[in-house]
Amino acid sequence: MYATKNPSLLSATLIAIATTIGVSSSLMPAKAGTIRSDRSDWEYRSLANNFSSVGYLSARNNSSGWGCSGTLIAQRFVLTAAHCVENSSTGWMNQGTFWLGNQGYSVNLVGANTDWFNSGRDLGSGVDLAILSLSQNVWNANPAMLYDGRDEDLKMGTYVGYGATGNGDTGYYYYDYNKRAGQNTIGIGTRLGWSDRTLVSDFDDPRTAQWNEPLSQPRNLEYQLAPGDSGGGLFIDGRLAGVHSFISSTDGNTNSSYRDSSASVRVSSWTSWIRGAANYLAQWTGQPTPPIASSGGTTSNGEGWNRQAEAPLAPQYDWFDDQVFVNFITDVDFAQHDPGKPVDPTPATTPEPSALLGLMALFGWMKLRKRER
Ligand SMILES: [Ca+2]
Ligand SMILES: [Ca+2]
Repeated sequence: MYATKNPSLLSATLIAIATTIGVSSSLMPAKAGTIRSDRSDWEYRSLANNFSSVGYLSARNNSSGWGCSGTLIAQRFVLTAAHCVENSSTGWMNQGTFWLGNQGYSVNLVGANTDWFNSGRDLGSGVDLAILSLSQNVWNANPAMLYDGRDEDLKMGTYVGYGATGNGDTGYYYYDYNKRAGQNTIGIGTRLGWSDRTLVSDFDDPRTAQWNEPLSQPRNLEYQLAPGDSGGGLFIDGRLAGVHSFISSTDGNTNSSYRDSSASVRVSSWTSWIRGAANYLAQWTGQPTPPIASSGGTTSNGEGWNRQAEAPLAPQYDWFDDQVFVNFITDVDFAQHDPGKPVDPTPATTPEPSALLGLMALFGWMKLRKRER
C-alpha cells in the first residue's frame, strides 16, 4: 500500500521525515533485502542471476570496513550510492573492491554528487549518488543500460542487491552476502512525500492485500530493501532505473518488515550527471569517453527484456589490492561533462589537482594515501 491511500500513514511518514533530517531511526540507508514469507529464498536468488551487472562493493579506510552494492554501467564505471563511499563515523573509503562474480576489481577514483553534501546528506532528496572508476576493464559481465524514460510510475521494478535478509514477518535478521532480486510496483517518490528524484515501493503482505486496489497487490516475488542493498540496482524493462538509497517505516521499526518502504535514487533524473561524471573521471585516468547506453521502457508493465549475462557468485570479499587507493574527485558540475550535451566552449582537459585539494580542504579528515614504491 502507498501512503497516499491512507492519510494516517502519510502523516506518519511525514513526521518521520521531519524528525530525521540527518540521522534517524526511522529513515535509514538501505545497506539485500527481505522476501515474502510464503516464497522460497531460492526463487529470489535465482532471479538475481539475471542481473550480472550488479556487484558487491567492499570498502574500507584506516579504521573500518563496510559493504554495499553497485551496478556496472560501462566497462570500468560503477554507479552506487554516495553514502556507500563514506562511513558516517570513520570517514571516506580509501580502498574499495567491486566484485562481479568471483572477480574483484579495485576502485581507483570516486566522484560523489555535490548535492549530496549540499543537502546535508539528505536521503529524501534523491541526491545519494556516486560513481566509481575501476582500475581495469571488467571482462565477466555486461554493463547495464540506463532507463531514461520518465514513465516509471506504477511499472514493475526488480530490485537487485546484496546484504541482510529475512521475510516480511521477521524483518531482516541475517547477512549472508548473497545476491537477491525481487519485484515491486514502483512509484515516484512524491507519493511518499520525498523528492521526485526518488523511486519508491512498499512491502505488501499477501494475506492482507486489497486485490481491487492496484497499488496494494503484492508481486509474485514482492521484495523490500534492507541494509547491504545500498547502491544496488532497480531495473525496469531490463534497464537500470534506480540506485538503492534508503528504507523507512511507519510501524516504528525500520526492519524491512511488511508495510515498510524502499527508496532508490531515480536514474532518469540524473542521466547527464552520470554520463558527465564517468566522462570526467575517465579523463583523470587517460581513458576515452566511456559509452553509457540508455533508453526508455518498452512495455507497459515494466517486465521487459534484459541483456545480462550470468556471473557466478563469490563467497569471499575481504580482498583489497594494496597497490590501489581511492582518490576523490570533486563534482565540478559533472552534468556539464555529458558528452551528449552541446559542445562546451571550454575544451575538456584533465582537471588540475586543485579540484582534488578543494575537496580535501572541505573534508579535512579525509586521508589520501598513495603506496610508496
Ligand atoms: Ca508493493
Ligand atoms: Ca517495520
